[in-house]
Amino acid sequence: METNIQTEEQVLISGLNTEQEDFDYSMRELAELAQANHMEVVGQVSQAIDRPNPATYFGSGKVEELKERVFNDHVHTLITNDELTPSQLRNLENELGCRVLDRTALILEIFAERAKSKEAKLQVQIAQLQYRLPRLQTSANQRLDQQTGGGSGFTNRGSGETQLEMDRRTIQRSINHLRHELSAIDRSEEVKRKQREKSNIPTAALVGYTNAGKSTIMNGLVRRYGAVEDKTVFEKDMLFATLDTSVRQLHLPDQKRFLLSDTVGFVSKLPTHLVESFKSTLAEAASADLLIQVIDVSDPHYEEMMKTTSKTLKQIGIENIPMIYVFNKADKTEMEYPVMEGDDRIIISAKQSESLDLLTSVIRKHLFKDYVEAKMLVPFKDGAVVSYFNEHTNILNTEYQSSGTLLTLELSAEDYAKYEKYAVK
Ligand SMILES: Nc1nc2c(ncn2[C@@H]2O[C@H](COP(=O)(O)OP(=O)(O)OP(=O)(O)O)[C@@H](O)[C@H]2O)c(=O)[nH]1
Ligand SMILES: [Mg+2]
Repeated sequence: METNIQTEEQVLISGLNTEQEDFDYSMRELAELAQANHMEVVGQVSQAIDRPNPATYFGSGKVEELKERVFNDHVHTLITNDELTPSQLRNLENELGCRVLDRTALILEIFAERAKSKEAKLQVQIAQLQYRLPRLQTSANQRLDQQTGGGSGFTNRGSGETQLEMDRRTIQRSINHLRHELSAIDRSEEVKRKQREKSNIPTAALVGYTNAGKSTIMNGLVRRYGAVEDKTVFEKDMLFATLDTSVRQLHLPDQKRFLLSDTVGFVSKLPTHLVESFKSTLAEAASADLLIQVIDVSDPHYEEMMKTTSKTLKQIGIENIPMIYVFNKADKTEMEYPVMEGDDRIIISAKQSESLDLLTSVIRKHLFKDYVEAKMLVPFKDGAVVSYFNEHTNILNTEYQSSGTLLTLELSAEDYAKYEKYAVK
């Protein structure tokens, strides 16, 4: 008796082991991606092979084996660990008689579901259409086959081709249209970013693998140092919780201010089209003074994740920005925390207050390294200067003398140069 109502799509995950070092890890991640897309993984199949079969991705023997698995395990969808060529996709679907989804299409489905803001939605739609464009042939051919099967005679071939051309044109037009819409949003984001840059406030950007704890860290710091009206961002134990960039201004107790941004996380083999589309979302990180790479150190594969992160950053053209490494979730390991290693690596738990203290002090050291301590004697008639110092610098001591206010303070090199005439050397 069938009591188990199946609500989830049953999928088989599959991949080619071409001796790449990260094969096991990428397969495990593929299963997590499927789960993130509400699918039930019923099994895993892999084949050790030098290079993919150009026609069917797997070798022919493996295709036979897969066919049996698909039938016996009631598999709805086969997921492959690599992006397939349009013909591999078509051939495999025909051979196996089930839906075939490659890693790229799977990631695109997850992004499409998670996208909330107008910008993220447009970015995902563009990437999806670009993925579909070269694969259109598949559905057009199927339609052609169906038409032929239906036996409606001599115009079939011509009409099929015309349909394909029409589909292509329609998709290309949609892509252009969406790009146009997106560029309008990007322009207004760009204006905001330029304004922030002009304000001269240093910026730090959280980057790293998906689910590492970037948003949790952002929220921890916003609760401490953000303005009362600042909203926290969405944090959750799932892949790709964040798809947008949020920026918050943080105000440290010693009057130092900086901007912190939280953005989309990475995963291995992130589809090229998607990375392209998300470039504007990642622009915030590209213009940062400091990158804070967050790493889930409790994950046995954290080193591979770090490699993926630096590869992806390079792909977007983000290089040569100073970076600190935050090994997070130490509470899930035997490691001691919070601990500082060298001057750019810390081990912390985003859920612990002392850890956030340590992180703040490291950020402060990097962002405000050109700060100097000075004594300034400001005549009473220049009261506005004292007000400026009160608001923008860290005043360590105030003395009132007959000739004016003597301040011992910590200020940026830039402010020092501007107000040097008051300096007491
Ligand atoms: N135990 C533990 N859990 C943590 C820690 N930091 C974050 N988490 C949890 O890890 C999960 C993911 O955290 P997020 O902050 O959403 O991760 P993210 O890096 O923003 O992920 P994406 O937005 O998907 O890129 C959440 O369930 C957090 O509560 C930590 O230090 N210790
Ligand atoms: Mg996040």
